[in-house]
Amino acid sequence: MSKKKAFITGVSGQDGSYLAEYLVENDYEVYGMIRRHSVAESQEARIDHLVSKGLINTDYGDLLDSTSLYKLLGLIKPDEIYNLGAQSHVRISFDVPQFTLQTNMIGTLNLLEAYRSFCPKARFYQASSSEMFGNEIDEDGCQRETTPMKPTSPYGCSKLAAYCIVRNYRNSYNLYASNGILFNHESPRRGENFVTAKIARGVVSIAKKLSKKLELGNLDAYRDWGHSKDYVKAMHKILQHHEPDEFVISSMETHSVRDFCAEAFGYFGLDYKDYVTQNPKFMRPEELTMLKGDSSKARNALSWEPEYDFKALVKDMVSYWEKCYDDAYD
Ligand code: NAP
Ligand code: G4F
Repeated sequence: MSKKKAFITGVSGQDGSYLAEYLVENDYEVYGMIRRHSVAESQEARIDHLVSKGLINTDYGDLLDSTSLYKLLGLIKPDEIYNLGAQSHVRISFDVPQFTLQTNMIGTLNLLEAYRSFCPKARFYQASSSEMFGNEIDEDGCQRETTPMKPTSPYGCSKLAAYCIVRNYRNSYNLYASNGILFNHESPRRGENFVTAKIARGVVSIAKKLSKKLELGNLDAYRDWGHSKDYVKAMHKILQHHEPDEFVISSMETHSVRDFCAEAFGYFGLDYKDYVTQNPKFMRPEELTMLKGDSSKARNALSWEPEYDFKALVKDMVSYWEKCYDDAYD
């Protein structure tokens, strides 16, 4: 039997790289779309180990360039499409709102159009986000598939528009298109300007006496943090479900940025209060203060369970940065 083909936008990102690995392990033929960068050397850093061994194929394209999407989907005719490409930084979305909406919303629309024109029998996964809920919370303190969505950032608005158009295309054109509403997920491959990676790297630098302080923004925001490796497995399970649907994926726990600091500094026996300062530069014009996802629906219908808990996630990230610093200063 021929291998299943998967097409991934955002393959060079945190989730794209773990998803590509997971699909290769599961005997998929994987095609990833990459963008042109001026510094080509670091562009494929997260997927070098796959590309150099010929385990995945990469092609240039862009969610904002419909011609590239038509060409790639027309040639590849994938069985599964994972739309992970996005301007994914919430604070930066306030600086580049137009680019964020174009990439995340119009980009998704462009991909849906290519999908329904060239491979309408494929299954489509949309990387939707808990940021879409904004500060709406159900009475029990959780967000779930039925919680109202009132985003508090240009990023959240862009993801909500994309979520809606995916549902609209599913209903209008009888497509298998699903939304995974994923809560925050992190890993050693997390971009260094997201709070968890910034803390993990910062604490190692302080423990190694290379810096004295770590500047952060709001320490009292709560997030539901899981591990990217667990969450890409959920993406795959969502596309194996018997019908297209919406699924929340979360750890079902919530911790503050302060808790993350305490755990990460605790790895070296340090007290974060001696090192962490706040800088308004890292605050947001409007903040989402509390996320806690109820992923019961996915856990029951997809038999999905995460392997990493909060402590294991922090340990994985801090120990990764410890090794990087040890290797660099050996
Ligand atoms: P990430 O590390 O920032 O990766 C984003 C990817 O999108 C990168 O490969 C980036 O390519 C690509 N991209 C950006 N603009 C593009 C464009 N115009 N055309 C094509 N590709 C483009 O994000 P992530 O953490 O892996 O997240 C993956 C997806 O899940 C994103 O859609 C994100 O919004 C969503 N999400 C993430 C989380 C989370 O906590 N991580 C939670 C919910 C939803 P370059 O490397 O070339 O910039
Ligand atoms: O790590 P963050 O930048 O992630 P945020 O805004 O929650 O967004 C991430 O999760 C979303 C899912 O809910 C994804 F859709 C999105 O793509 C992205 O992956 O910030 C987390 C919290 C915020 O409350 C922020 O205000 O940390 C707070 N924070 C405090 N100091 C900081 C900092 N965030 C960053 N990036 N940098 C700081 O210095």
